[in-house]
Amino acid sequence: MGSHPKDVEITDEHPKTLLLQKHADYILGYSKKKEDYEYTMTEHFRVSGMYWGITAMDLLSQLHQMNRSEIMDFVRQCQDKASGGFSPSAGHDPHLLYTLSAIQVLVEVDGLSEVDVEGVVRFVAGLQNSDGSFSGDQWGEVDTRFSFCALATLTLLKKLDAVNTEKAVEFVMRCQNVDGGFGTRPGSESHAGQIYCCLGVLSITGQLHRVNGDLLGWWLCERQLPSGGLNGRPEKLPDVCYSWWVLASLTMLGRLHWINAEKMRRFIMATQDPETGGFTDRPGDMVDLYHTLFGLAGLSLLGESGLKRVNPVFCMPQYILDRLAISVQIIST
Ligand code: GRG
Repeated sequence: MGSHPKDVEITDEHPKTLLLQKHADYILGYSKKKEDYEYTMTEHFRVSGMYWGITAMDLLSQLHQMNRSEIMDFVRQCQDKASGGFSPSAGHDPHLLYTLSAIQVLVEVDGLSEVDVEGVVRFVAGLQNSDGSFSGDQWGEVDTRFSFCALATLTLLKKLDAVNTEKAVEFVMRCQNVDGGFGTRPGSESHAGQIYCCLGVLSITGQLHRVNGDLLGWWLCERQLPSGGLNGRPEKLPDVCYSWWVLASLTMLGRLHWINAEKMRRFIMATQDPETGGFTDRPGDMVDLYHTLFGLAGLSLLGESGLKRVNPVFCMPQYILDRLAISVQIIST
């Protein structure tokens, strides 16, 4: 235990049970302290922060404590009138990353009718390239994250037919490596975050049969370190966010039971801060909304009691996708 050079030590001092109320208080406090240094420093990804916080609150069954009209005022201001895409905050540039976060928030608070949905569809469709890949914005960077953001956004809007999904899948398949994993672009190193995005594209389009579940499942399980935590690729430190990227991927592949769930749960619990509430990347670090959502969402996949069930593709409460009659492909083993 703990002797691995790139691992951390979990001790009896670390929390062992889920501090539900502490996390709700942390998220609520965060959304109220608008003058804080931390809040000011997150302007360049604010709408994603809003998605992390709102989703976490819903998983905790505390969404009713959030102020819907404040949320709607903020998100409406993020839509760029010319392109139809969403920026992280008013005055920033629109991008697929923030467009997905904004649509997730709008779906979660039932506010889609208050924005220009046709504009969003136009923005997303306009970013598909001739090889099926997606650029994140007008500047053209290509990444499999953006393929996922595009297809997930359009699925939530029930407009998947606005893009060429066959070509989108072809591009994602070109990003697969011999180890079974996927990277950002053809030939790029496999990384758990990109694997989640590529499996998400394949799940949305019903093409999961195109991956070798045993090979990729094995690579994903190899991410678990003696502490129980997961890293995103070989020789890296564990981080609680991979309890989302890896566990969601294994869930899509029907192989979640391949992980040591007890040790995983222990690691995630140890990343809670019992003073402030919230989760950190690894025990002892500073909490933030990103790690708080992915810690909770990972626990939800493991069936933790007291948390709503999360959808492994959209990272949103399952009941919302049920309400919209959106289903995703999961391999059954
Ligand atoms: C709706 C849940 C959801 C996601 C939207 C943006 C996105 C789609 C997915 C991001 C997937 C991804 C690439 C996650 C990895 C994030 C991360 C911790 C990157 C850090 O990479 P390094 O190299 O860290 O700094 P490591 O852990 O490899 O040392």
